[in-house]
Amino acid sequence: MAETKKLLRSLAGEIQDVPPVWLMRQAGRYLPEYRATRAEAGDFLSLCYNSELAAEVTLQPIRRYGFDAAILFADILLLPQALGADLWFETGEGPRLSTITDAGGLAKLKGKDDIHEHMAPVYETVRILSRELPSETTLIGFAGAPWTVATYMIAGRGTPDQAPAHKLRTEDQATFDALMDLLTEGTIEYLSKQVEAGAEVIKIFDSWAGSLKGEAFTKYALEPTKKIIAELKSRHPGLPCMAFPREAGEQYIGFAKATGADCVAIDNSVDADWAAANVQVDGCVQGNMNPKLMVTGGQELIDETKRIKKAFSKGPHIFNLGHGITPDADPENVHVMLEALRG
Ligand code: 1CP
Repeated sequence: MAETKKLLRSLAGEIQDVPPVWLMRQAGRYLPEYRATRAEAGDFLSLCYNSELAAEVTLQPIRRYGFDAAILFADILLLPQALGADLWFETGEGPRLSTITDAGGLAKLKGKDDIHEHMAPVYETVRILSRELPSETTLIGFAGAPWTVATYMIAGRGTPDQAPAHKLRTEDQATFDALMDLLTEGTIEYLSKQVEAGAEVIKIFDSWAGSLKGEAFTKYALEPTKKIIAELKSRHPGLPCMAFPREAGEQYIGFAKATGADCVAIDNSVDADWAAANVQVDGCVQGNMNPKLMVTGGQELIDETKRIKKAFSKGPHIFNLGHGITPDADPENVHVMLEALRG
């Protein structure tokens, strides 16, 4: 049967007059209904592990905007927690984790196959969503890429330059490489279960890929993504996979071919015309409007939406932002963007 879901058609290489659209962090604090459900859950992590409520917040932006894709509501830091790390969120600041700084800390973590009991509520969220989503909406499962997840596990928090992770990989490469291997293997098991539960596409978020250069980029961003995609595709033939090596710059070129990804998501530090000429030549790309425009709106939002649509119009494209929509975004601006895109 010919594929009817718009997002899957772009992932299969089809060029569409109106590209499919969804937004990173489309379920989130800019939406009053999200804030209400989060309050009902108690806190962010309780929301992630409450399958009914996590499915509810995933569905909220679909009801409000009719996006072409829904992304599972969860977080990339649930995997470290499933592996035995402590995880909590400091209000107004962000995530905090117990740190892995040496072989002793690493040895205390669980194995790749020990995560599923902890992750059972996440798989249940996926099952609920695959029943409840409209038939035209694609369900995206996701995980963090090993490097990005490792940066949080090593530093115990988000860091502007990922210095603690770079320090460990240069000073104790054996421990660092063993952590990367555990995360790569654990991510394969985690994503594979999401697919078994009903995720139709998977996305790998490497938010801090841009701080890896040259050989380190190949070894710690490209290679793990390639390994995860190859194993998932061998277990689930035909599974479309998206990769987001954020701020990879020139290293976006050839990334899809080298990793086997069906689509590369592009951040907004890259010019759309450059990405069309250099990255989209290999297949579908996703992106890449500046999330700030969802705050400021106006004619600039309309013009930018049309400019990006046009820049990517000669190849397969999924319209999205270059990073997540921010809590100060105006929900009305999403309608403005959709009107400019869909007409
Ligand atoms: O207060 C709240 O309600 C929490 C805010 C929030 C949300 C809505 C966090 C905390 N995580 C999420 C959900 C989330 N995170 C999703 C699913 C929802 C959707 O996209 O609609 C996804 C895909 C993520 C992925 C994620 N979490 C990434 C990769 C993408 C990116 O933004 O770069 C990263 C780096 C995280 C870690 C994280 N979780 C939350 C925060 C604030 C952060 C960033 C921490 C930092 O400052 O480094």
